[in-house]
Amino acid sequence: MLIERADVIVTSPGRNFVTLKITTDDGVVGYGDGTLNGRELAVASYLTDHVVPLLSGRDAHAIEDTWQYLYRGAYWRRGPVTMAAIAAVDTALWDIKAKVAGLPLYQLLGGASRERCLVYGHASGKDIPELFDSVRKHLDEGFRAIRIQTGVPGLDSVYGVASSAAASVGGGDSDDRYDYEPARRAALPAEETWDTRAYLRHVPSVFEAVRGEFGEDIALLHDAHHRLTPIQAAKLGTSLEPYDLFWLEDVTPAENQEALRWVRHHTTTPLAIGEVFNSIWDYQHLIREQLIDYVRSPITHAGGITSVRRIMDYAAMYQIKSGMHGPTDVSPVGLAAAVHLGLALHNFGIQEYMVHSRETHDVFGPTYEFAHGGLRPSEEPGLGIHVDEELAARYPYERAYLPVNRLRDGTVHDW
Ligand code: EZ4
Ligand code: CO
Repeated sequence: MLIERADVIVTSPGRNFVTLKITTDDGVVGYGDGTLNGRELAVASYLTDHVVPLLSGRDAHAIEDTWQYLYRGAYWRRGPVTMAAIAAVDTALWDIKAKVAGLPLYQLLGGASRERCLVYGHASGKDIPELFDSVRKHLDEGFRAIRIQTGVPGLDSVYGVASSAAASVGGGDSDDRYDYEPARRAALPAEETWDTRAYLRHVPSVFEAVRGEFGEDIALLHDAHHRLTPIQAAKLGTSLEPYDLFWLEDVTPAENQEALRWVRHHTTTPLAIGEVFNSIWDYQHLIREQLIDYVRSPITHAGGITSVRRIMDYAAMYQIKSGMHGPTDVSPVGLAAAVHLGLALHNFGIQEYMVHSRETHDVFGPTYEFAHGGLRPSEEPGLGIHVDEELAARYPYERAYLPVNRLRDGTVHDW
């Protein structure tokens, strides 16, 4: 079975997505996600101009060989653009292999290790009452694990806080969903103002309030979004220990793996990191020295199912679990791949689940199901994705940027 053609689909049903469609000579079609938020067209070009011409005529079953061919063969290894492009190819080939086998993909990855993948949703509010409403809505929808983000007194807009807390968690119309979309469609990125001391003073009081209102059972998570120094992160982790977090995410900018050693030596709050990593090498020391508890890499940004599986097998030796990134900028194709792999992995931990808009659902036709606080893939062969290409073509690409963050004196800070 040979690859006959590959086509890049760029569509923007509310937000931008880059999808690769691979077709074999006997007409089997597979899909892969290569969406890189705010830099989408770089991946589309990498695929169209440099990868698609290499694919036709290759053995569609030779997934590992194709992965190595694209990784080593490019000479220029790693990087978010390259690894998102490789992810799109890899995921599409797994989709094809599973369709040919007549099995849902998770069966090829070892079969189900559990009933469903526990997920966490995003609750937020500019203040405590708004946050409580949001937590309640998530609990009503069946979420058992919830990420908590709030506004900080004195700061106008803070990462992770929805602009409209009045609306429902998901499934409704996109304009009134309880959601936040950090990549804004505009000529220039939005600029936010940041104050680390104000943040560090405020966050523990938020978790104290949430535990007081909602009790000890619910799993609570928090994302510091790369903004702290190691010693600030250690302080935050220590101050949150009484509230028993499931994890504290991305406390420091991730390039320096040694930063996590300092954090780790000060706090027993579990640490998750890696949504911006794209290679197993980014985890080399973090995993071997057991400096983290959860691996955040999604399939879409770290070279596909083949390489995320490799990271997770390495992590398993050190009792480290998966916590794959699942924002709305990972498409339903990427989320479907994550749920198949997550169902099979022994060291699955949790899956992030930020519900996609109705328009996005209609374009991609995912068949995974949310129930009892978790996601489960459907039993149909492959990934269980049905892209409506005519509908996709009705949503042309629109330039969008993630925000830029500045300290009060104007210095650019990590966003
Ligand atoms: O800011 O996906 O944990 N989730 C996150 C996300 C990221 C966006 C960036 O594209 O940190 O909200
Ligand atoms: Co994050």
